[in-house]
Amino acid sequence: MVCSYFTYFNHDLYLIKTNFKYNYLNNNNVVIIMLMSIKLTLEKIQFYKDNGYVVVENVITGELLDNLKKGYNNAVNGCYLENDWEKTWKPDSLLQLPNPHEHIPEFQNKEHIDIIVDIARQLECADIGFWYDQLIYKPTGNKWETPWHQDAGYWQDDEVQKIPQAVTAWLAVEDVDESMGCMSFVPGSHLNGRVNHKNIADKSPIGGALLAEADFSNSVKVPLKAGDVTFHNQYTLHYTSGNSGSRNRCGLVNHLKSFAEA
Ligand SMILES: O=C(O)CCC(=O)C(=O)O
Repeated sequence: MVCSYFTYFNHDLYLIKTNFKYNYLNNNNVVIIMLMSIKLTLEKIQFYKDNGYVVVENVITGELLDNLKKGYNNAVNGCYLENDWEKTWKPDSLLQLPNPHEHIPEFQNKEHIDIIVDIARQLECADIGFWYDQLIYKPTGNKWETPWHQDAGYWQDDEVQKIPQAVTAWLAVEDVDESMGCMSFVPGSHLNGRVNHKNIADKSPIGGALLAEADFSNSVKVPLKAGDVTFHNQYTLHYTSGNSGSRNRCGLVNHLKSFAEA
């Protein structure tokens, strides 16, 4: 975690960096704004480039994480059913709720998204920005797997296929272990571009489910602590199992993409 100090003295602002307003102290004439961002090590960035995914620990912490947990729990318990969520939500079942930052009051300041975007820019490029988010919840006992796929496999649209860089950030709102449906990845699979996907929507409740035609034999499972995030590239093969653990699996998925011209 890196802190930067910004001094505002006699109406002159001496150091400027936009982004994360973390703390604000007013001491007589001097106002100090303390900002925080996460600076990745070169090893982390290289790991992402080589493997197509990386774990970043403690991305969301403290009060911000507590707030996200609160909003998430309210959402899965059916508190925010206005607009389209009413059609999708069912108690105690697999939930795939679109655009949680628009529905959940605790998510609306998008502070967690700013932090995640800042990390993704270090991994991919400076013009990465937020695209859309999804709440994916697998309660204990839920048997449905999310089949092996590349995120780019879901992007059939010609325009979307031209996106030069996209990153998906999977935030563990609660701890997730191997039995609960943590993310699995095939290391290095992003290096070979897009693979063919077949439609298996008739075999799965996952919206429009696709299965990649590829080799998944050397995959790795990635358990996380609450607040940790995995980042993966649009061509990285990944999968989650159902939840045979004793706790609910609470994932928040943020899709980010480059806004540069293709
Ligand atoms: O949360 C899940 O179970 C699947 C997530 C996923 O496929 C993704 O983040 O791209």
